[in-house]
Amino acid sequence: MTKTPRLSTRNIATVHDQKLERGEGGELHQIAEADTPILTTAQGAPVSDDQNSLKIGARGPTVLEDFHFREKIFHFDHERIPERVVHARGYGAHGFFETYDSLAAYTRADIFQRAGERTPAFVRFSTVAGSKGSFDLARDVRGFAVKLYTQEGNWDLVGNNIPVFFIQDAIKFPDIIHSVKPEPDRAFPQAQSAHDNFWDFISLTPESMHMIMWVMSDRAIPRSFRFMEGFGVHTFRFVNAKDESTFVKFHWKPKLGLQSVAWNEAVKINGADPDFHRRDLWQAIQSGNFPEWEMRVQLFDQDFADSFDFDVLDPTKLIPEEILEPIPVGRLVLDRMPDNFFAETEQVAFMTQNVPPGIDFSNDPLLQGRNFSYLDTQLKRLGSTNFTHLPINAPKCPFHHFQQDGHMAMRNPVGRVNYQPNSFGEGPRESPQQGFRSFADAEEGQKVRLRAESFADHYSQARQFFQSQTAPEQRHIAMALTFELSKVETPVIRERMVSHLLNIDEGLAVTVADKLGIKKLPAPADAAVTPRDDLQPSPALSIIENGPNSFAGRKVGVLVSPGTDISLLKKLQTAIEKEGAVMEVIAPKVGGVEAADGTWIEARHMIDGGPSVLFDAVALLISDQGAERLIGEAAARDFVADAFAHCKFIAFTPGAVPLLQKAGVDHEADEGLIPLVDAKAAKAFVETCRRLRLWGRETAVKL
Ligand code: HDE
Repeated sequence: MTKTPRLSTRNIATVHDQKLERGEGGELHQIAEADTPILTTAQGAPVSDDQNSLKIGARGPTVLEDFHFREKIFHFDHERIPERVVHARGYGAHGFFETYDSLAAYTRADIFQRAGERTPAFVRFSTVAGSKGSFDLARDVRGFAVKLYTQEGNWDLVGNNIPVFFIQDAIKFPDIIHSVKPEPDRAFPQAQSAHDNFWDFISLTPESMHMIMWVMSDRAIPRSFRFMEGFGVHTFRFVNAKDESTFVKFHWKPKLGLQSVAWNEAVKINGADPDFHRRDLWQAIQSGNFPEWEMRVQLFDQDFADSFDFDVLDPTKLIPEEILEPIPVGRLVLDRMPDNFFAETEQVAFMTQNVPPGIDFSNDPLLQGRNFSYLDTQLKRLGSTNFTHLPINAPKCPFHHFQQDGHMAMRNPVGRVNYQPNSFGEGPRESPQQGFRSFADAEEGQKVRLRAESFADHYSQARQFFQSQTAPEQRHIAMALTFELSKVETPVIRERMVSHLLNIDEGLAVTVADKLGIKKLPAPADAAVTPRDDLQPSPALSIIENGPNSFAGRKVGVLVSPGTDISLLKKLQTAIEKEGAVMEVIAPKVGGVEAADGTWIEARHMIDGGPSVLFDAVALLISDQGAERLIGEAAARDFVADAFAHCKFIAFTPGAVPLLQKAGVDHEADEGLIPLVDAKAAKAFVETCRRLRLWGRETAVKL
């Protein structure tokens, strides 16, 4: 008989039974024992020890027989799936779409038939160039992908926050993306377009000039997903029950208005909180402030398309809203975060080809190419043709088909018949009446590799975009181009870009050339079509012209010191919350400070962890003795100097004046510095904050 050796059972690997429980106020308490389920393997076998692998003796080798160890490590080794080749970094949320009125005259799409009907939705926002772990505030296009689980199948509107694109033909997509991604020999820069390869490609691709104006504008550094527009980009079709087609372009308008950050601010946010946009969406939804967008559609017929200045199939062009007004047709509300990021946000599979009956494609060559790419990419990424079995991708309407088997099939057909037609009367059959019918557009032509002549004007809308911007926005575009091209090491690429800018706006070209130290302006780039000067500016293209009319949804950071006047803090809080905004307190130490009356002020951040770049506006509620201490802290001085440099509104108590001075800010510099003395002043400060930024400061104090 073998004798089991006596080994120590004392657990030296972990502290036993440390479990936490939430108290009534939400605080965590440690509890000794709990009704905990027994840990098992994936096969269901109970596990006795999850701290130590099976060994020959306490100090001996690990044995192959340890199936629990091997299963655990095997599964861990396979946790990652390939990240998306583009749009790898993203964040999603659930919600619903509510139809305003029936659009039956234009489309038979079930989602647009009944006023007030709600359709479940899942939205994923993303950056394009960076990898999954990159930072949120890269200068980049943002993806705005919406999956609508309609009663006649999933409709994926896979859009961006910019209404045009870099290229006109999908065959160029690998090139533009290769050029913007880290350069293949050195594997940098990450999530940045400021490098030679990108600008080399762009400067050789005039069709990208309109998009470049957008990407160099503040649209590419949004303050929050909640303050961005979304666009379907391509021209699609609505098709009604009589098989009549209307062209349609889709827009999402944020209820809270547009807002972006300053570039210097974006750079600092990326260090202070690389998850800035994620956290913002998470906090808004978790606190019940559900972000909302209105869907608006530009509808037009063939006559409009024929008479419009540009080809409606060209994805580098838009139809100005002033020429064709977008009509509100519904609203999108995001009200629930996923339970599991991987299962939902990472595994969601958007596909442009997912359209229900009543929505159809146009011949836009970019859209046609996308319709191939998205299905293909899901197989690579999700590893099986059965990715539609994942709950996030499955339709929420009844569905029946004969597709079967394959890797990881979760829904397996029962019964004998798996084909049609069949004699057994089993299974689904197609329906010529209810099924998807492609719009029967007449097509004929030679088989050629050609770009339509009507796609040839690459500069006119770029110019129109630039001229539609306010002065600060134009300045930001010039600064962005200068910054990006300053990182380009090959002079000829910089000069080539200036030659394109000369076709867009001479003042812009001259400013950029000057900053880049280009002494002699190059000749304007050859243009296939002379850039037009007669397009009217479109105010809809400006962010500043489309800001909010309230400060709702924004955040004020309040820097306090020991001895702060708590009653003034409360008045400020009331004014901020009444506006629908949020206040967060920042203190010199973790935990908070003691107020003048001896009560305790809880702080959300310690000064080093709560820089002013995380807030839309700031208040300095500092006592006379508090300033003395804060003056000596670099983080406190930066808090103030940055808020000023980023053109934010700053409220301050008299005690804060020495800190302002030490940070190099004259407390009477401009109307953006607001003395805070009482409730009335607090209210006035919040009302001023509705303007979001005092951009005039940039030139007035020559920032
Ligand atoms: Fe995409 N794009 N794309 N794209 N795209 C992908 O699909 C592609 C384009 C957009 O949150 C990929 O599932 C081609 C325009 C978004 O999961 C891939 C072309 C617009 C997302 C792909 C384009 C977009 C993607 C990578 C040129 C705005 C993220 C992973 C013809 C209208 C969706 C994936 C999400 C993702 C291909 C151009 C938006 C490889 C070939 C134009 C928002 O299929």
